[in-house]
Amino acid sequence: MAWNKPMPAHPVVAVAGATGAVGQEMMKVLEQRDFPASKIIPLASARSAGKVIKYKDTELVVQEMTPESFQGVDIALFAAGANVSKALRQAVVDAGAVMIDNSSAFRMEPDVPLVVPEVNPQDLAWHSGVIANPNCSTIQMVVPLKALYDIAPIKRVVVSTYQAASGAGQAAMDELYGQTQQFLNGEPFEAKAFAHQIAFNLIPHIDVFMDDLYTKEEWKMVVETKKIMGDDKILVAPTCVRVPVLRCHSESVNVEFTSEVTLEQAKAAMAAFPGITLMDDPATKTYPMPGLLQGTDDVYVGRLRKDPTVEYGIAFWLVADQIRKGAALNAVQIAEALLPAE
Ligand code: NAP
Ligand code: 3JN
Repeated sequence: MAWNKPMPAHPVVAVAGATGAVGQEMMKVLEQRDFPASKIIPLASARSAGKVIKYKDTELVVQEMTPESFQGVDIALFAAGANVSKALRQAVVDAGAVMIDNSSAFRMEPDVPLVVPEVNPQDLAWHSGVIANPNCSTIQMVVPLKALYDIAPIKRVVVSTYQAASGAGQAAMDELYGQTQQFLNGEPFEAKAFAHQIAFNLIPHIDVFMDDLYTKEEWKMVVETKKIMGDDKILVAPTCVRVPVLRCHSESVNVEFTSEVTLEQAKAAMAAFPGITLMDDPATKTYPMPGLLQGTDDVYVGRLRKDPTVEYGIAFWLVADQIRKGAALNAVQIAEALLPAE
């Protein structure tokens, strides 16, 4: 049943997983966008209870997250992993709060909208207390896909991702940093956060392998793209790769359309689309790069060119800060869209 509880203009917001890579960024994004919360409650595991997080000119104390934490909360932003989201869903909804969840726990449930505000804001109208944030690699890709889809329907997408270590959380980011130093010092090291050494290496394996030999990260890109775009016919052929970059995921994308899309049309559509910055000038060696875009909000697109191997094809390269647009920022944009109109 659709949600009918009105959202106050100044909601109480809980951040579940406030000490993690995504949660810390959510706190920053709420502050930077001056989200009109009447109160912010940072929650994490018992390990972090009592830690202090600076927010504007105050210091907020992290509380241990329990089912009771959501009493009086209007919006619960979740970034504590799928198991935690599943365990607390009922408590959040029973408390009358809307859950905006960053995990994969509910993304493919038919009564849970999977939303990227620039792409399918209309799907927020039918939520019933839970709204899912897509996987970060999917979010970054569907923003330019939607800009192109508005010109002509998309038949097939071939995508290769170059995913930063921070996609696997704070501990993984620390491992890339520490392992790089150990490698350079000739010291022994152990791979813990990843299946293999990440320093000076590439790992073509993100999340678990599935029966069809694709990884679950790749499967997420296939099924989530169809749901967000509202088109089951779009074919997506992904390869997801972990790279030794601290932050910002990059993707190489080839799109095949059902009818002609000129390079000029594609460029103009991308340039005009909300949330996209075109960074594309081969003459001046201008294109997006992950090392230089940390902390930004847009999806940066460059290397736009025709794909001459199919009848109607365009190829491009994109980069976005996946902890912001791929997770924290997208969730806060959803929360903003739930606020009553002024
Ligand atoms: P992370 O750095 O490992 O942070 C995990 C957070 O969850 C921490 O605040 C942790 O608290 C909290 N937590 C873990 N177990 C808990 C429990 N039993 N009860 C309460 N809190 C608990 O992970 P992350 O990268 O921020 O990712 C969090 C989730 O966001 C992921 O599972 C994924 O679903 C999603 N996501 C991540 C990204 C990304 O780029 N990193 C992108 C898209 C989506 P403590 O500090 O107390 O342990
Ligand atoms: O590895 C990355 O670059 C993105 C990781 C996302 C992620 C990590 C742990 C659990 C997810 C996700 O958002 O799909 C999940 C999950 O909730 O399944």
